[in-house]
Amino acid sequence: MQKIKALSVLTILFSLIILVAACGGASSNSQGKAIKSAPIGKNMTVTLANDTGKLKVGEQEVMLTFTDAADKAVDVGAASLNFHMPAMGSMAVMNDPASLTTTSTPGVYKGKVNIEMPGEWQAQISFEGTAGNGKTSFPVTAY
Ligand SMILES: [Cu+2]
Repeated sequence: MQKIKALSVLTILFSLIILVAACGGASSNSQGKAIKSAPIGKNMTVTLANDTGKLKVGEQEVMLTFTDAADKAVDVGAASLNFHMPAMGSMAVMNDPASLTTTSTPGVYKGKVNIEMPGEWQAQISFEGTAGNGKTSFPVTAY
C-alpha cells in the first residue's frame, strides 16, 4: 500500500514537472511574432520580433533572439541593436538605438526603442562574447 502511494506521488510529481516544462517551453517560444531573421555568423541566426510582427513608429518593445543551427537559443554575451536610416535629401542620418536587456532565457534579449519615422530602416545587430563576435544588418520597414 505504501509503495503504491509513493508511486502515485511520484507520478503526480512527474506530471507536474512535465507541465512546468511544457509551460516553460511555451513561454520561451512566446517571443512574439518574427519581424525578420538573418544569419549572423558562427552558424547562428538572429531574429527580431515583437507582438505584431511589424515595426511601428514610436516607443515600443522588441525581442532579439540568437539561435544555433538546431534552433536553440544561444547566449552570445553582449548584444546591440540599432535602427539606422541613411541621409535622404535634406534629412540627416538617423540612428535609433534600442536599449537591450537580458531575459531569463540566455540568448533572448528584450529591447526598448523609439522609431522616429516610418519608412525603411536598417536593423544593425551585433554581439560580442566568449564565443566570439558577429554582426549583420537587414532592412525593416516601420509603419
Ligand atoms: Cu529618415
